Amino acid sequence: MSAARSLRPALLDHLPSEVRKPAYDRAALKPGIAHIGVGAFHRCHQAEYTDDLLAKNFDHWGLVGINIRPPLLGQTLGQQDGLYTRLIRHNDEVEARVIGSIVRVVDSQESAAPALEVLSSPDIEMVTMTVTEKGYCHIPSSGALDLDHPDIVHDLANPEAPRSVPSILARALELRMASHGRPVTLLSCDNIPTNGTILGNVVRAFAERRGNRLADWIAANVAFPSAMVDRIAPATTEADIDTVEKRFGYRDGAVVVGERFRQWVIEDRFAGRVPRWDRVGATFVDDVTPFELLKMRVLNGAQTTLCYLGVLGGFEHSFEAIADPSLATFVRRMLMEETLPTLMPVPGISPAAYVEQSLSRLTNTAIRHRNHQIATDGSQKIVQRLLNPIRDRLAKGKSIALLSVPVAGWMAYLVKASARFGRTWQVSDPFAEKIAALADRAGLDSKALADAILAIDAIFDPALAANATFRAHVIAGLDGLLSNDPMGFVRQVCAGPTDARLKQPARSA
Ligand code: CS2
Repeated sequence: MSAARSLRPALLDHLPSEVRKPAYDRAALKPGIAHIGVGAFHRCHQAEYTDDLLAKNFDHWGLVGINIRPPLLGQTLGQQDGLYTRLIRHNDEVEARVIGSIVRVVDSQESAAPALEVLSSPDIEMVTMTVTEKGYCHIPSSGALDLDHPDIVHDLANPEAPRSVPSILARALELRMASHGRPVTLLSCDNIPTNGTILGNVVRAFAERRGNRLADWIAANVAFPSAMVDRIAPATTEADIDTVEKRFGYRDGAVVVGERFRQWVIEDRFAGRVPRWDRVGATFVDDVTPFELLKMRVLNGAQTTLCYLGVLGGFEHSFEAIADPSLATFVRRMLMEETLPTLMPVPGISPAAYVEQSLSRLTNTAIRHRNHQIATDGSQKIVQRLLNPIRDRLAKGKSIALLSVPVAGWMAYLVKASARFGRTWQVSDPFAEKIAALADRAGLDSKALADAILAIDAIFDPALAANATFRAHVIAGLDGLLSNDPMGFVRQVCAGPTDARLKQPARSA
């Protein structure tokens, strides 16, 4: 395909009429918002909301996209002047739109300097981020900064040449304090509970160690609202890029594909100017907690459950896993019977209807979300998606027979990646090596495996790990899911009564 048919500003006037274009003058945009972590999710979510806002002529705030980890942005988005195609796909339906809200991209993988230049600029008063759960360098089970993390060890010794997100942000704030002093909001858009609080904690942990006024300056000038974000947007594939080329006649190396559904609930606690995303569908609230629990435990909980049980059952994508009647029955029962009772009332949302809507979103055959992609970094996800509801239920003496199955699924998934289990598949998780080593030692002994994995206190808080009911369910789950018939085990659990499958009486810790 000739360069003339590649997505560029000059091509905008020649796009097929069915492709929606930015409805505002891009040349008039000025940088106002920075975003760290310009992956598929950001391009399908915050950048689209901002594009909607710009179409309403709000203040000409453009986005500056920064990547401090791969992939490089210059080669894709940069070459297209920040333009990219966002496809909404629902089964056979495709809706294309070129998003124009990203005005500049900055690669800062080799050194933090380019990122710091943007983040400390007086033009920027809002910094959003999607840096994945592990980007916060916190201990999942406690939320505290992980002082043993290699990047944190490095950054504590070299605060002016930081590598980690918390330290880059602390350094940017220090530069702001020392130069123009303008306030700024740091808005986490990752799926971790109380994401703003965690972000504030890890940034302040650095600021407090600087021994200057930085911590006080942050208290007076920086806001860390929590937010709940939602839209399923899997990693882009070559097939997605080809779809745009075949259907619409141009080449776009930065295509993203998402579902129709989108949601963004943000705590109304800002510093500095605020992009009024609430005018284009986002919701500003006093307390995001009920929304975040609902989303992480229901939608994300279902995805995590289907991904581990799905891989074990031989399914490639989440829509294929949920098309399996046993898995669909299992996940619906788990959410309705065990997860829903742990939620707080959510203004304007019926939890049971939300479950049905979430499950129905997962059946969309055009959203080819690989189970292995969702399974990535499970150690950073299972706390909020599965373990916290399990803890809540145990505290009330309620059954966890269903919620404990995907926890065992996560373990079985990592265990089967070990040498002892034939490296069944490749995994990506900060705890993968550790669990492979434990599996090499414990072999097929589910109790020994469970004991060893539950002892990882960065994931399992000690009280939960010691709970006899939880342990017994995890051991039974490992027995079933590591057997030759993991789907048979899922069916057996669904057939209930679930507690009858425990092999051993519950022992107290
Ligand atoms: C997924 C999420 O990979 C994952 O962890 O569960 O990215 C999920 O698709 C989004 O949170 C949906 O909003």
